[in-house]
Amino acid sequence: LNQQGCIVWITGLSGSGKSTLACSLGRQLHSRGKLSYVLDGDNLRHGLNKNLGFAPEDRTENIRRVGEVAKLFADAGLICIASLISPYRKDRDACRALLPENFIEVFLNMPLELCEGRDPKGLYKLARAGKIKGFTGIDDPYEAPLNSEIEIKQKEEDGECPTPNEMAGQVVTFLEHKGYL
Ligand code: GGZ
Repeated sequence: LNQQGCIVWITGLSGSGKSTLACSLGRQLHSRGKLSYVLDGDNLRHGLNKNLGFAPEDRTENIRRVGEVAKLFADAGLICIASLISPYRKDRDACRALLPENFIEVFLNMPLELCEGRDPKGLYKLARAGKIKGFTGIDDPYEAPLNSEIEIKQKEEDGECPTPNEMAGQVVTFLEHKGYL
């Protein structure tokens, strides 16, 4: 019985496609008979983390809580997929330290120009206009991972973004090689 759980921690800018990747990955795992659960930063901010904003100390607490919950899911044998901007390296590293053997950091490395061009909720526009302060990538830092297990980028050949299914496939291949599937 293969029941080793893990945390798949997806980090990247707003609009980089974290939630879409998380959802697609969940579906691919389900079709392989693997139980997973998605913890999405934006969603959890409506419940568990509704008392938190975007000041640095609030983001730190947001990420800490999600890390602790993700560890519980992983302890229960699930593949827990966490998708949060998680912009500060020290916060991600603290989550890694909770489950160092079974923590898979996925850097969704999409350029700011691409994310800003998508701007699905119009937040970048508001941030540029100064109507949102401390927006990641505009006037708050994003500290890119230095040692992520997986990095997802635009394709070398044509600069196209991989599709959500291709991105999820990259993660699934990694999980297979590591014996989680
Ligand atoms: C970054 C913000 C901000 C600020 C609101 N900075 O793309 P979205 O809209 O749907 O998801 C983003 C979400 C970020 O929540 P996280 O919990 O992932 O962030 S963190 O890990 O930094 O705690 C974005 C929206 O909230 N949003 N204000 N100032 N993103």
